[in-house]
Amino acid sequence: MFEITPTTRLRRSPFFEATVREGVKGFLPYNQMLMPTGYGHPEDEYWRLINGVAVWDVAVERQVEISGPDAEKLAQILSPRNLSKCAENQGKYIALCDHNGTIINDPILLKLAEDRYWFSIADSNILFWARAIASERRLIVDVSEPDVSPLAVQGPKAEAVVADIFGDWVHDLKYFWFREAEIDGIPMKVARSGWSKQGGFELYLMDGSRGNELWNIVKEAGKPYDIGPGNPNMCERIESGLLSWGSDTDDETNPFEIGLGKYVDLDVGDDVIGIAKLRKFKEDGIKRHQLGIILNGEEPLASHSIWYDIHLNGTKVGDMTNGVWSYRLKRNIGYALISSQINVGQNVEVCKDGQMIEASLCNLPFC
Ligand code: THG
Repeated sequence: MFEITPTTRLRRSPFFEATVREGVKGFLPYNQMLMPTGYGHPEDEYWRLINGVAVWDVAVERQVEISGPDAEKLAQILSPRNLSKCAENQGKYIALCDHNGTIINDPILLKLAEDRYWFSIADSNILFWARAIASERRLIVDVSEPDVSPLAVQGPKAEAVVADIFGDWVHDLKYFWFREAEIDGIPMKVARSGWSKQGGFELYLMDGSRGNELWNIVKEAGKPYDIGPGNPNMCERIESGLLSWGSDTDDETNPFEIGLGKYVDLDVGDDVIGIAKLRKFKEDGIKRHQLGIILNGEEPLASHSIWYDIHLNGTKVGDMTNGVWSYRLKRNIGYALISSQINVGQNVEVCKDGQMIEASLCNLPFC
Protein backbone atom coordinates (compact mmCIF):
# COMPACT_ATOMS: atom_id res chain seq x y z
CA MET A 1 0.00 0.00 0.00
CA PHE A 2 0.98 3.62 -0.30
CA GLU A 3 0.68 6.61 1.91
CA ILE A 4 0.08 10.11 0.63
CA THR A 5 0.51 12.95 3.06
CA PRO A 6 -2.68 14.99 3.07
CA THR A 7 -1.61 18.24 1.50
CA THR A 8 -2.98 21.03 -0.64
CA ARG A 9 0.16 20.60 -2.78
CA LEU A 10 -1.08 17.37 -4.32
CA ARG A 11 -4.82 17.58 -4.72
CA ARG A 12 -7.00 14.51 -4.90
CA SER A 13 -9.50 14.09 -7.67
CA PRO A 14 -13.22 13.78 -6.87
CA PHE A 15 -12.83 10.27 -8.33
CA PHE A 16 -9.93 9.39 -6.02
CA GLU A 17 -11.96 7.14 -3.68
CA ALA A 18 -13.47 5.34 -6.66
CA THR A 19 -10.06 4.66 -8.20
CA VAL A 20 -8.79 3.27 -4.88
CA ARG A 21 -11.84 1.01 -4.69
CA GLU A 22 -11.06 -0.20 -8.22
CA GLY A 23 -7.55 -1.16 -7.12
CA VAL A 24 -5.42 1.66 -8.52
CA LYS A 25 -1.74 0.69 -8.32
CA GLY A 26 0.05 4.02 -8.68
CA PHE A 27 -0.13 7.73 -9.33
CA LEU A 28 1.81 10.46 -11.10
CA PRO A 29 1.86 14.11 -10.09
CA TYR A 30 0.21 16.22 -12.81
CA ASN A 31 -0.97 19.80 -12.41
CA GLN A 32 -0.30 19.39 -8.69
CA MET A 33 -2.83 16.59 -8.51
CA LEU A 34 -2.68 12.80 -8.37
CA MET A 35 -3.21 11.03 -11.69
CA PRO A 36 -3.81 7.25 -11.64
CA THR A 37 -1.23 5.31 -13.68
CA GLY A 38 -2.73 1.85 -13.78
CA TYR A 39 -4.68 -0.93 -12.16
CA GLY A 40 -2.13 -3.72 -12.31
CA HIS A 41 -3.00 -5.31 -15.67
CA PRO A 42 -1.35 -3.09 -18.30
CA GLU A 43 -1.92 -5.37 -21.27
CA ASP A 44 -5.58 -6.07 -20.39
CA GLU A 45 -6.13 -2.35 -19.81
CA TYR A 46 -4.66 -1.64 -23.24
CA TRP A 47 -6.80 -4.22 -25.10
CA ARG A 48 -9.90 -3.03 -23.29
CA LEU A 49 -9.25 0.45 -24.70
CA ILE A 50 -8.70 -0.96 -28.20
CA ASN A 51 -11.64 -3.38 -28.23
CA GLY A 52 -14.05 -2.31 -25.50
CA VAL A 53 -14.53 0.60 -23.14
CA ALA A 54 -12.63 2.02 -20.18
CA VAL A 55 -13.28 4.78 -17.65
CA TRP A 56 -10.43 7.12 -16.73
CA ASP A 57 -10.04 9.63 -13.94
CA VAL A 58 -8.59 12.62 -15.80
CA ALA A 59 -9.53 15.31 -13.27
CA VAL A 60 -5.87 16.40 -13.47
CA GLU A 61 -6.81 18.10 -16.74
CA ARG A 62 -7.72 21.14 -14.69
CA GLN A 63 -9.86 23.91 -16.10
CA VAL A 64 -8.88 27.55 -16.33
CA GLU A 65 -12.00 29.64 -16.78
CA ILE A 66 -11.84 33.02 -18.49
CA SER A 67 -14.98 35.09 -18.27
CA GLY A 68 -16.04 38.70 -18.72
CA PRO A 69 -16.27 41.29 -21.48
CA ASP A 70 -12.72 40.72 -22.76
CA ALA A 71 -12.77 36.90 -22.47
CA GLU A 72 -12.87 36.33 -26.23
CA LYS A 73 -10.03 38.78 -26.73
CA LEU A 74 -7.85 37.14 -24.07
CA ALA A 75 -8.55 33.62 -25.39
CA GLN A 76 -7.33 34.72 -28.82
CA ILE A 77 -4.30 36.55 -27.44
CA LEU A 78 -3.26 33.34 -25.71
CA SER A 79 -3.83 31.11 -28.74
CA PRO A 80 -2.12 31.22 -32.15
CA ARG A 81 -5.05 29.23 -33.57
CA ASN A 82 -7.75 31.43 -35.07
CA LEU A 83 -10.76 31.15 -32.76
CA SER A 84 -13.08 33.51 -34.63
CA LYS A 85 -15.08 30.61 -36.08
CA CYS A 86 -15.30 28.66 -32.84
CA ALA A 87 -18.97 28.33 -31.94
CA GLU A 88 -20.60 28.11 -28.54
CA ASN A 89 -20.48 24.50 -27.30
CA GLN A 90 -17.54 23.79 -29.55
CA GLY A 91 -14.08 22.77 -28.39
CA LYS A 92 -10.76 23.12 -30.18
CA TYR A 93 -7.31 21.69 -29.63
CA ILE A 94 -4.86 24.58 -29.30
CA ALA A 95 -1.15 25.19 -28.71
CA LEU A 96 -0.37 27.91 -26.20
CA CYS A 97 2.98 29.56 -26.82
CA ASP A 98 5.12 32.02 -24.90
CA HIS A 99 6.71 35.12 -26.44
CA ASN A 100 9.53 32.99 -27.88
CA GLY A 101 7.06 30.80 -29.76
CA THR A 102 7.80 27.90 -27.39
CA ILE A 103 4.82 25.69 -26.68
CA ILE A 104 3.90 25.98 -22.99
CA ASN A 105 0.71 23.89 -22.97
CA ASP A 106 -1.65 22.13 -25.39
CA PRO A 107 -5.15 22.46 -23.94
CA ILE A 108 -8.55 21.74 -25.31
CA LEU A 109 -10.39 25.03 -25.43
CA LEU A 110 -14.12 24.90 -24.69
CA LYS A 111 -16.21 27.89 -25.69
CA LEU A 112 -19.10 28.01 -23.21
CA ALA A 113 -20.40 31.41 -24.34
CA GLU A 114 -19.13 34.51 -26.16
CA ASP A 115 -17.76 35.73 -22.84
CA ARG A 116 -16.83 32.45 -21.15
CA TYR A 117 -14.17 29.86 -21.96
CA TRP A 118 -12.47 26.90 -20.32
CA PHE A 119 -8.92 25.88 -21.08
CA SER A 120 -8.68 22.19 -20.23
CA ILE A 121 -4.98 22.17 -19.58
CA ALA A 122 -1.98 19.85 -19.73
CA ASP A 123 0.67 19.90 -17.01
CA SER A 124 1.73 23.56 -16.61
CA ASN A 125 0.29 26.52 -14.75
CA ILE A 126 -1.90 28.42 -17.20
CA LEU A 127 -3.98 30.06 -14.46
CA PHE A 128 -1.05 32.31 -13.49
CA TRP A 129 -0.07 32.81 -17.13
CA ALA A 130 -3.58 33.92 -18.19
CA ARG A 131 -3.88 36.22 -15.19
CA ALA A 132 -0.53 37.85 -15.87
CA ILE A 133 -1.29 38.41 -19.55
CA ALA A 134 -4.78 39.75 -18.75
CA SER A 135 -3.34 42.29 -16.33
CA GLU A 136 -0.49 43.36 -18.58
CA ARG A 137 -2.90 43.87 -21.50
CA ARG A 138 -5.38 45.64 -19.21
CA LEU A 139 -8.24 43.32 -20.10
CA ILE A 140 -11.49 43.13 -18.18
CA VAL A 141 -11.75 39.43 -17.39
CA ASP A 142 -11.96 37.08 -14.47
CA VAL A 143 -9.51 34.16 -14.54
CA SER A 144 -10.34 31.38 -12.10
CA GLU A 145 -10.57 27.64 -11.61
CA PRO A 146 -14.15 26.32 -11.64
CA ASP A 147 -15.26 23.17 -9.81
CA VAL A 148 -14.89 20.93 -12.88
CA SER A 149 -13.36 17.46 -13.20
CA PRO A 150 -13.28 15.47 -16.43
CA LEU A 151 -13.99 11.74 -16.42
CA ALA A 152 -13.09 10.05 -19.70
CA VAL A 153 -14.98 7.12 -21.22
CA GLN A 154 -12.80 5.77 -24.03
CA GLY A 155 -12.86 2.95 -26.53
CA PRO A 156 -15.05 1.73 -29.41
CA LYS A 157 -17.90 0.85 -27.02
CA ALA A 158 -17.79 4.21 -25.19
CA GLU A 159 -20.49 5.70 -27.40
CA ALA A 160 -22.96 2.95 -26.51
CA VAL A 161 -22.30 3.40 -22.79
CA VAL A 162 -22.62 7.19 -22.89
CA ALA A 163 -25.76 7.00 -25.06
CA ASP A 164 -27.32 4.54 -22.61
CA ILE A 165 -26.76 7.08 -19.84
CA PHE A 166 -27.75 10.31 -21.60
CA GLY A 167 -29.83 9.36 -24.63
CA ASP A 168 -29.59 9.28 -28.39
CA TRP A 169 -28.42 12.88 -28.81
CA VAL A 170 -24.97 11.61 -27.88
CA HIS A 171 -24.68 10.04 -31.36
CA ASP A 172 -24.98 13.45 -33.00
CA LEU A 173 -22.28 15.14 -30.96
CA LYS A 174 -19.40 16.18 -33.22
CA TYR A 175 -15.72 15.82 -32.31
CA PHE A 176 -14.71 18.25 -29.53
CA TRP A 177 -18.26 19.62 -29.30
CA PHE A 178 -20.09 19.36 -26.01
CA ARG A 179 -23.48 19.73 -24.42
CA GLU A 180 -24.80 20.49 -20.95
CA ALA A 181 -26.36 17.44 -19.30
CA GLU A 182 -27.59 16.14 -15.98
CA ILE A 183 -28.01 12.70 -14.52
CA ASP A 184 -29.60 12.21 -11.08
CA GLY A 185 -29.18 15.97 -10.69
CA ILE A 186 -25.39 15.78 -11.18
CA PRO A 187 -24.43 18.72 -13.41
CA MET A 188 -21.92 18.16 -16.19
CA LYS A 189 -20.91 18.83 -19.74
CA VAL A 190 -20.59 15.90 -22.11
CA ALA A 191 -17.96 16.25 -24.84
CA ARG A 192 -16.87 13.95 -27.61
CA SER A 193 -13.14 13.97 -26.89
CA GLY A 194 -10.34 12.24 -25.05
CA TRP A 195 -6.67 11.41 -25.25
CA SER A 196 -6.97 8.33 -27.44
CA LYS A 197 -7.83 7.59 -31.04
CA GLN A 198 -10.26 4.85 -30.09
CA GLY A 199 -13.23 7.20 -29.83
CA GLY A 200 -14.92 8.34 -26.68
CA PHE A 201 -16.31 11.03 -24.48
CA GLU A 202 -15.39 13.17 -21.54
CA LEU A 203 -17.89 13.95 -18.80
CA TYR A 204 -16.92 17.27 -17.23
CA LEU A 205 -18.31 16.82 -13.72
CA MET A 206 -19.37 20.22 -12.35
CA ASP A 207 -19.81 19.26 -8.69
CA GLY A 208 -16.71 17.76 -7.06
CA SER A 209 -18.74 16.32 -4.20
CA ARG A 210 -20.43 13.86 -6.57
CA GLY A 211 -17.47 12.07 -8.13
CA ASN A 212 -18.30 8.75 -6.54
CA GLU A 213 -21.87 8.85 -7.78
CA LEU A 214 -20.83 9.69 -11.33
CA TRP A 215 -18.20 6.94 -11.37
CA ASN A 216 -20.81 4.43 -10.22
CA ILE A 217 -23.34 5.54 -12.83
CA VAL A 218 -20.75 5.00 -15.58
CA LYS A 219 -19.65 1.70 -14.10
CA GLU A 220 -23.23 0.43 -13.90
CA ALA A 221 -24.10 1.57 -17.44
CA GLY A 222 -20.88 0.01 -18.69
CA LYS A 223 -21.47 -3.45 -17.21
CA PRO A 224 -23.13 -4.91 -20.33
CA TYR A 225 -20.07 -3.72 -22.28
CA ASP A 226 -17.54 -5.08 -19.78
CA ILE A 227 -16.25 -1.62 -18.84
CA GLY A 228 -13.19 -1.44 -16.61
CA PRO A 229 -10.94 1.18 -15.05
CA GLY A 230 -8.05 2.59 -17.05
CA ASN A 231 -5.98 5.71 -17.47
CA PRO A 232 -4.40 7.73 -20.27
CA ASN A 233 -2.63 4.92 -22.07
CA MET A 234 1.03 5.40 -23.04
CA CYS A 235 1.03 2.60 -25.59
CA GLU A 236 -2.12 3.59 -27.43
CA ARG A 237 -1.28 7.28 -27.48
CA ILE A 238 2.17 6.65 -28.98
CA GLU A 239 0.77 4.23 -31.57
CA SER A 240 -1.80 6.93 -32.38
CA GLY A 241 0.69 9.79 -32.52
CA LEU A 242 -0.80 11.94 -29.74
CA LEU A 243 1.40 14.48 -28.02
CA SER A 244 2.24 14.55 -24.33
CA TRP A 245 3.29 18.10 -23.58
CA GLY A 246 6.29 18.31 -21.21
CA SER A 247 7.18 14.76 -22.06
CA ASP A 248 7.66 15.01 -25.83
CA THR A 249 8.56 18.71 -25.64
CA ASP A 250 11.34 20.67 -23.99
CA ASP A 251 11.94 24.30 -23.17
CA GLU A 252 12.63 25.18 -26.81
CA THR A 253 10.02 23.19 -28.69
CA ASN A 254 7.79 25.08 -31.10
CA PRO A 255 4.50 23.81 -32.56
CA PHE A 256 5.95 23.27 -36.06
CA GLU A 257 8.53 20.82 -34.72
CA ILE A 258 5.93 18.49 -33.25
CA GLY A 259 3.29 18.41 -35.96
CA LEU A 260 1.07 21.09 -34.45
CA GLY A 261 1.70 23.60 -37.25
CA LYS A 262 -1.83 22.90 -38.50
CA TYR A 263 -3.15 24.57 -35.35
CA VAL A 264 -1.17 27.77 -35.91
CA ASP A 265 -2.83 30.46 -38.04
CA LEU A 266 -0.13 32.94 -38.99
CA ASP A 267 -2.68 35.59 -39.95
CA VAL A 268 -4.09 36.03 -36.44
CA GLY A 269 -3.54 39.48 -34.96
CA ASP A 270 -0.11 40.81 -34.09
CA ASP A 271 -1.22 40.94 -30.45
CA VAL A 272 -1.28 37.12 -30.20
CA ILE A 273 1.54 35.98 -27.94
CA GLY A 274 4.46 34.46 -29.81
CA ILE A 275 3.03 35.11 -33.27
CA ALA A 276 6.03 37.13 -34.50
CA LYS A 277 8.36 34.27 -33.56
CA LEU A 278 6.02 31.67 -35.06
CA ARG A 279 5.97 33.57 -38.38
CA LYS A 280 9.75 33.63 -38.31
CA PHE A 281 9.97 29.89 -37.58
CA LYS A 282 7.70 29.24 -40.54
CA GLU A 283 9.82 31.45 -42.79
CA ASP A 284 13.18 30.08 -41.65
CA GLY A 285 12.10 26.44 -41.46
CA ILE A 286 12.52 24.20 -38.46
CA LYS A 287 15.75 22.67 -37.19
CA ARG A 288 14.12 19.65 -35.55
CA HIS A 289 11.06 17.56 -36.31
CA GLN A 290 9.13 14.79 -34.63
CA LEU A 291 9.11 11.34 -36.21
CA GLY A 292 8.24 7.86 -35.12
CA ILE A 293 11.12 5.60 -34.13
CA ILE A 294 11.17 1.79 -34.06
CA LEU A 295 13.90 -0.02 -32.14
CA ASN A 296 15.35 -3.20 -33.59
CA GLY A 297 14.61 -6.33 -31.56
CA GLU A 298 11.48 -8.08 -30.47
CA GLU A 299 11.96 -8.14 -26.70
CA PRO A 300 9.67 -5.79 -24.77
CA LEU A 301 11.61 -3.02 -23.00
CA ALA A 302 10.33 -0.94 -20.10
CA SER A 303 8.45 2.16 -21.21
CA HIS A 304 10.14 5.49 -20.57
CA SER A 305 9.43 9.20 -20.64
CA ILE A 306 13.00 10.23 -20.01
CA TRP A 307 14.92 11.20 -23.08
CA TYR A 308 17.63 9.09 -24.72
CA ASP A 309 20.17 10.41 -27.21
CA ILE A 310 19.80 9.42 -30.85
CA HIS A 311 23.05 9.05 -32.77
CA LEU A 312 23.94 8.92 -36.44
CA ASN A 313 27.50 7.87 -37.27
CA GLY A 314 28.60 8.57 -33.70
CA THR A 315 27.14 12.07 -33.48
CA LYS A 316 24.08 13.08 -31.51
CA VAL A 317 21.30 14.15 -33.88
CA GLY A 318 18.24 14.14 -31.63
CA ASP A 319 16.37 12.63 -28.71
CA MET A 320 14.03 9.70 -28.27
CA THR A 321 11.46 11.42 -26.06
CA ASN A 322 9.18 8.52 -25.13
CA GLY A 323 9.17 4.82 -25.72
CA VAL A 324 6.85 1.91 -25.15
CA TRP A 325 6.32 -1.71 -26.15
CA SER A 326 3.58 -1.70 -28.78
CA TYR A 327 1.15 -4.56 -28.24
CA ARG A 328 -0.19 -4.16 -31.76
CA LEU A 329 3.13 -3.85 -33.62
CA LYS A 330 5.15 -6.12 -31.31
CA ARG A 331 8.02 -3.67 -31.40
CA ASN A 332 9.49 -1.04 -29.09
CA ILE A 333 8.31 2.25 -30.54
CA GLY A 334 8.48 5.90 -29.59
CA TYR A 335 8.99 9.45 -30.76
CA ALA A 336 12.14 11.04 -32.07
CA LEU A 337 12.68 14.78 -31.82
CA ILE A 338 15.45 14.92 -34.32
CA SER A 339 17.36 17.15 -36.74
CA SER A 340 15.16 17.92 -39.73
CA GLN A 341 18.04 16.89 -42.01
CA ILE A 342 17.35 13.34 -40.96
CA ASN A 343 14.27 11.67 -42.29
CA VAL A 344 11.99 8.69 -42.50
CA GLY A 345 13.72 5.53 -43.67
CA GLN A 346 17.09 6.42 -42.17
CA ASN A 347 18.70 4.14 -39.62
CA VAL A 348 20.00 5.59 -36.37
CA GLU A 349 21.11 4.39 -32.94
CA VAL A 350 19.49 5.04 -29.58
CA CYS A 351 21.81 5.29 -26.60
CA LYS A 352 19.71 3.61 -23.90
CA ASP A 353 21.24 2.90 -20.50
CA GLY A 354 24.74 2.75 -21.95
CA GLN A 355 23.71 0.43 -24.78
CA MET A 356 23.46 1.39 -28.46
CA ILE A 357 20.27 0.05 -30.03
CA GLU A 358 19.73 0.23 -33.77
CA ALA A 359 16.51 1.90 -34.81
CA SER A 360 14.65 3.17 -37.84
CA LEU A 361 12.60 6.32 -38.36
CA CYS A 362 9.05 6.38 -39.66
CA ASN A 363 6.03 8.64 -40.08
CA LEU A 364 3.41 9.12 -37.37
CA PRO A 365 0.95 7.76 -36.44
CA PHE A 366 2.09 4.15 -36.14
CA CYS A 367 -1.46 2.75 -36.21
N1 THG B 1 -8.78 15.80 -21.97
C1 THG B 1 -9.07 17.04 -21.54
N2 THG B 1 -8.15 18.00 -21.45
C2 THG B 1 -6.87 17.72 -21.79
C3 THG B 1 -6.50 16.46 -22.25
C4 THG B 1 -7.50 15.48 -22.33
N3 THG B 1 -5.94 18.69 -21.71
C5 THG B 1 -4.54 18.39 -21.88
C6 THG B 1 -4.27 17.27 -22.83
N4 THG B 1 -5.19 16.18 -22.62
C7 THG B 1 -4.47 17.79 -24.22
N5 THG B 1 -3.81 16.99 -25.18
C8 THG B 1 -4.47 16.46 -26.25
C9 THG B 1 -3.72 16.09 -27.32
C10 THG B 1 -4.35 15.61 -28.48
C11 THG B 1 -5.73 15.48 -28.49
C12 THG B 1 -6.46 15.80 -27.39
C13 THG B 1 -5.83 16.30 -26.27
C14 THG B 1 -6.42 14.99 -29.70
N6 THG B 1 -5.86 15.17 -30.89
C15 THG B 1 -6.36 14.66 -32.12
C16 THG B 1 -5.18 14.45 -33.04
O1 THG B 1 -4.11 15.00 -32.76
O2 THG B 1 -5.32 13.72 -33.99
C17 THG B 1 -7.41 15.53 -32.77
C18 THG B 1 -7.05 16.97 -32.92
C19 THG B 1 -8.05 17.74 -33.75
O3 THG B 1 -8.78 17.15 -34.55
O4 THG B 1 -8.11 18.99 -33.63
O5 THG B 1 -7.50 14.42 -29.63
O6 THG B 1 -7.27 14.32 -22.69
N7 THG B 1 -10.31 17.32 -21.20
